[in-house]
Amino acid sequence: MDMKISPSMMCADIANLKSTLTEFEECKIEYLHIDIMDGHFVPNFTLGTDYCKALKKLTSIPLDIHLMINDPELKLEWFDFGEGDIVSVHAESTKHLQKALAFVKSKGAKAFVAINPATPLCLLDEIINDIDGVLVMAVNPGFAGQKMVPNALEKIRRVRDYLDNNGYNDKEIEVDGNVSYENAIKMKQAGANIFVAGTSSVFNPNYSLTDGIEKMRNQLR
Ligand code: S6P
Ligand code: MG
Repeated sequence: MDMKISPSMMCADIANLKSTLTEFEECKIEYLHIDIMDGHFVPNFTLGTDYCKALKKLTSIPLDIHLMINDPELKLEWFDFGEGDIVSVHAESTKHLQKALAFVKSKGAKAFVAINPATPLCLLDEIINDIDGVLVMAVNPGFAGQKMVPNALEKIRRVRDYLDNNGYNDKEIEVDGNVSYENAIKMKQAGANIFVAGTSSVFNPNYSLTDGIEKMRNQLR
């Protein structure tokens, strides 16, 4: 499976958005990770629907929308996404997970289920045909700059085993939270193939974005 990088745009300098996007295009970045938070499912507020719409006008890089909002099925149609994009819905955020995932797929986007560190994997049995991948949270969602929780690598391994042992080798695993250059190698070995790059790697102010991405690509080779 190809290794893909999805820079977390909540960590980007909003005042320099255009030049950031140009740099990512030159680096052939696979996705832009957009964290949407509602102050309820997680305590924080971050990016929103208008930001996604603006990105669609500014770049052709596919969006990787990570919804950290309650009852996402009530708000999904406010978002502008389609073929080539990923939309992740948290299993813990809705009583109608299948409905939300099916809506994402009906728009042609890839539907991922996102799971918090404490969420049991048995739920995958019930929605396996509704998803294209699993977003494994390596931190409890809400904020950038956190440390990986102890069970994160084991969780990725268990998801990969579950998918491979049941004939779903083509379903992807994205990992989000503290994807440092060092952790990325371990996350790859555990079975992830999409890596959300935030303050732990690409958005380190001491290096250029291009250098950070090159370094991450080298780690993932
Ligand atoms: C956190 C959010 C993430 C962060 C990313 C930041 O709730 O979903 O996407 O933006 O984890 O990266 P880092 O390297 O600061 O953890
Ligand atoms: Mg995220």
